[in-house]
Amino acid sequence: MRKKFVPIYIILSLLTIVAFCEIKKESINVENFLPIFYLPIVDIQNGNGITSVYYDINEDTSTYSIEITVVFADEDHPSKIFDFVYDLFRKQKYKRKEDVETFYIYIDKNFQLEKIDFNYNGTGTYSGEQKFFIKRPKHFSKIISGRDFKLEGKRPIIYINTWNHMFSEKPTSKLEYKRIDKYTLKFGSRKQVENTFRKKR
Ligand SMILES: [Ca+2]
Repeated sequence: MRKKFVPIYIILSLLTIVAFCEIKKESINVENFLPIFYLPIVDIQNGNGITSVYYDINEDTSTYSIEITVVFADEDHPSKIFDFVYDLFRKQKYKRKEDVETFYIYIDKNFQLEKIDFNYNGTGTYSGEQKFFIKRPKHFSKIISGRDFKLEGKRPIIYINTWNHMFSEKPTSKLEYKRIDKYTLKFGSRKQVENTFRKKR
């Protein structure tokens, strides 16, 4: 190879790499990775079902991640008195009675589920071994490997295990769960979801 062609080859190679990366990013279909949720039927009967799911795409990281924000109609503390006070507190603090929980789905370079990070802004959204009616549930933060999820296609199955809607890759109680694989999907970040509630009321 003649010396004067070398820079052209380098430039062409770089352009090819850039083009390839662009194609990869654009060809990831968010819908392929949307979680299938399992929520205890008792929670749905009490009026705390999923009303919508928001997604946002994070392109700042070297891997690709999808921010998933799940909106529940309400959340009910097992004690009615606590629940009443807690609903008032949330309406005052967050301007909503809805419960909003967020986690991140990471997709690797081979278009496979790499991991899910159950944490939003320093607050965990992982249930651990806690059971549904636990009186003082903890917000655990945990990153679960993609290999630990049951998958349907590429969609991970996520159990909602506690009344305050903490997530896990496995169920923690013997309650009957309802499968939720279709839901109202909207584009938006957790921040945008919070702002929507603040404007509404
Ligand atoms: Ca409530």
